Amino acid sequence: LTQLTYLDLWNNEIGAAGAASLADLTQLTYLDLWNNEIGAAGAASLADLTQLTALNLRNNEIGDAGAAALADLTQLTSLDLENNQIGDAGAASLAALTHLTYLNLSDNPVVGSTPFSTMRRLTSLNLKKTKIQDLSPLRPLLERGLEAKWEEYGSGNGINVYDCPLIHPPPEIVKQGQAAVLNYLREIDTQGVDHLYEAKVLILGEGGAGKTSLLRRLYQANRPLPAEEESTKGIDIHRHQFANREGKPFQLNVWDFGGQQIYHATHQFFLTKRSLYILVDDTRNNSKTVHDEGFKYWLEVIETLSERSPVLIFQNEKAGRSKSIAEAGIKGRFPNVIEVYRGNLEKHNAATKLEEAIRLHVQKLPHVGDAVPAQWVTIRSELEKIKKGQPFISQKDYFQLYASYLEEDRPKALRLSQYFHDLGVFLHFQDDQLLQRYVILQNDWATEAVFKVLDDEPTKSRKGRFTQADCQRIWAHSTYADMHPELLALMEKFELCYKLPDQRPDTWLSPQLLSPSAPELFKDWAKPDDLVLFYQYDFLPKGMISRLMVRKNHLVRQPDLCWIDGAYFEHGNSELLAGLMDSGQEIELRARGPQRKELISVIASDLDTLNDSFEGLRDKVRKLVPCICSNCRLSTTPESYEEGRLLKRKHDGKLTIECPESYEDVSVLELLDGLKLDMLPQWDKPAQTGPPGADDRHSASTEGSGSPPLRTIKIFLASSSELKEDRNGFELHFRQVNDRLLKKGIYLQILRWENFLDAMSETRLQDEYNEEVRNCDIFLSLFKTKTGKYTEEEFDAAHRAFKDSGKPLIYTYFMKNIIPTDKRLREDLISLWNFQDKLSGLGHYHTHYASIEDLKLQFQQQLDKLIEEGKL
Ligand SMILES: Nc1nc2c(ncn2[C@@H]2O[C@H](COP(=O)(O)OP(=O)(O)O)[C@@H](O)[C@H]2O)c(=O)[nH]1
Ligand SMILES: [Mg+2]
Repeated sequence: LTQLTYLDLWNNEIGAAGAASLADLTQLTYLDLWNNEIGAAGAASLADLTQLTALNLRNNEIGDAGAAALADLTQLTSLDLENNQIGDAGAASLAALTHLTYLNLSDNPVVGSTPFSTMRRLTSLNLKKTKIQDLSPLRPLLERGLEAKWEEYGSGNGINVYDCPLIHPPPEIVKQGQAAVLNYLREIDTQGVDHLYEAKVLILGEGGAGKTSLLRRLYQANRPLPAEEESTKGIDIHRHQFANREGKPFQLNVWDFGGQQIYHATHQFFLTKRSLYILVDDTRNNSKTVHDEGFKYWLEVIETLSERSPVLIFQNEKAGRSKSIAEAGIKGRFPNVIEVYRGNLEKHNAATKLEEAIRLHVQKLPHVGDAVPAQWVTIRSELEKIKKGQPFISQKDYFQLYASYLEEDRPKALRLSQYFHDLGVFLHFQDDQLLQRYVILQNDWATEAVFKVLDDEPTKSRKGRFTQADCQRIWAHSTYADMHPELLALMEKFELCYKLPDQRPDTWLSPQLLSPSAPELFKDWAKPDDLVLFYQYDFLPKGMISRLMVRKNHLVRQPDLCWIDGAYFEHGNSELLAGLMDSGQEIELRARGPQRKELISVIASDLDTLNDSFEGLRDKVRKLVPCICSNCRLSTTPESYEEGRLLKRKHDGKLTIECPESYEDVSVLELLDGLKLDMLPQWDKPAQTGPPGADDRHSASTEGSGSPPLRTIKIFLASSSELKEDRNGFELHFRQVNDRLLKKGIYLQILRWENFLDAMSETRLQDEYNEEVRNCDIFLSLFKTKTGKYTEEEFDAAHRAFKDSGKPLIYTYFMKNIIPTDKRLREDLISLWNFQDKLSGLGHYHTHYASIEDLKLQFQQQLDKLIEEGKL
């Protein structure tokens, strides 16, 4: 086969020996060996295939030695080396491949980016999940317009650095986009670098445990311990400075939390990542192990909300009383617990050791001390000075300040404030029309205002309802004057309240202050035919249902029927009750009425988004679907199945599951049916201004991310009638694929026309038909023994459209191993071969498939490739 130019062998376990036998195919220009375990030796045998322009060696463990063997393939324009254990040495040997336009090195332990800086023709460089820290060597590429991107499933062009441990520039800058990246690199060039030494320390623990006392012993030596009745309201932020290892001033912002129950529901906004936590344990309580509430609750909160920030435990030996705790057990379960300190706070030096530990650990926090352009640090300290006298400045004043240190440039100034916001230095909500007009310098000014409402007795007695008049009273203090609309916007942004529709005077509702118990009406509400979904949490952050209610308030018609732990949603004649179960660890969604499926999908999708917004919750929530066997249907305590396991069954084609109680086989598809619609109904308003999402739980929050916008990929599936089964199997497969792709924001829509085709004769609606073909993204046709007149016509229509507009992408799959038996079949086959000839003439490569399984796999991988390369 020495004249071969095109060879695709992916997924064949050919190994190093198999690769070796390809060494003579020196005319090859295209070679795909994805997933073949060829290793370094296999890669070495390809070294003479110097005509290659495209080579795919994904998942082959070729390592540095393997990469070195490719250095002579200088004709390559496309090279895919994802997941190959290639490090810096390997990357360096690729530097000679200067013709590359596409290079994928994702999932390789590469640290330095210098080897790519000379690949001047690159349009797509994928460095996802590598160890790249510094992008400055890539500046020539970036300046040329190659965009740095932080995208898990990115489109093809640009430099993707998703999940890289970036320092230079920090990920926050990359996420702001190309202009921010270039600005960062250029400013460093002209100003040099400086460092922001600043960190947040949070003191947590039960009310009365001694948090405020500890703060005084740590940093307020001349103040006495607080009196019994002097309990902290809201949050107190104390600032402290010390000299760091380099002798530079290091700024600590120490947050002392009040103990009120209500504040727990707002924790998600303050318990930020990249902070140091101190948990105060009162030695007079009985908490000793990780199972005791005193440790469990707080450590779970910190682990879930702060993404495993480090924790120091301080045992307050009140009245000299000590207590031994199961330290090893606690550290085993919560590896972020670093050390336990103890002391009697009556003594002045009780916290000396802890204070040393704090200094040590804040300097180790991620991103503390990152290099940034020198003037940024100056601007930061100017703002710090202003902050002493006033809680916020107008955006206009901020622009002015920026312009007095750097050239006036509003977009640049906004990017800088976004960066400070993301780091938690101050608050600037740029995506909110009202809030964007102010840079909030004193975080506690904002949080105090919020707590004042949540703590307001008249508002509490009205079960969370308040009007503008109440705001006048609650925010009477001069620092809040003229800022009421902004403060309300802030509360709405934090999902702490929403404006009730059609109320005079204007009235807001804060669901955290609703009645603690469910209305009588809901006592025996459950009915056997309800559509139900459970969420089971290992740890459930407080306030989840209230936030769900704020998010979905357009579906709340009767707020009086809602309570702290339950919300009642309605749409048309359908209703849904979302309630916290008695265990306190489960949320139940129960829907009924004609649109119950839509309603439960809509609410579940928002609850999913809320859950996802807590990175630490990922492994702590399970979605359970109740059993629908004849017994369970009638039972009030049905068995249930984890949604993930049902989806796995569906994926693996095991379409029944046995009820553990009745042993009845239940249909998996029926269990899943209706709980998650492929597409949410139109009537559900999309959330406009995003509520706090994945990255913005902390006080420094940006716009909500939510789920990515849904992109529909239309696939036209054509085949002759003899392949009906394959087509059916294929379509079922697509439905399964959809579940996975939806997470990436992609929805596959399959257009099947065979029913239409069968009915069609003279009256064929060719135009309408062609229109459909033209409008789809992928045109897929399956062939067996014959082409079928219609299928071929469809192909022609698709091909014409492709030539005109580059759409749709055309894939043709031919079933393999057809042996002609009778004459008729032979004729069909000849038509088929003729068609294949025609395809080749059109420069279109067709593919063979052996079985439906093979077809699924092939198309699946093709689709993944297309999505990843951004061709769809
Ligand atoms: N006797 C004694 N009282 C303490 C000690 N630590 C705290 N207290 C008192 O306990 C009360 C509650 O402490 P505080 O620091 O306000 O607790 P917080 O609610 O966690 O901030 C205050 O009256 C403190 O004076 C201690 O070590 N010994
Ligand atoms: Mg206190």
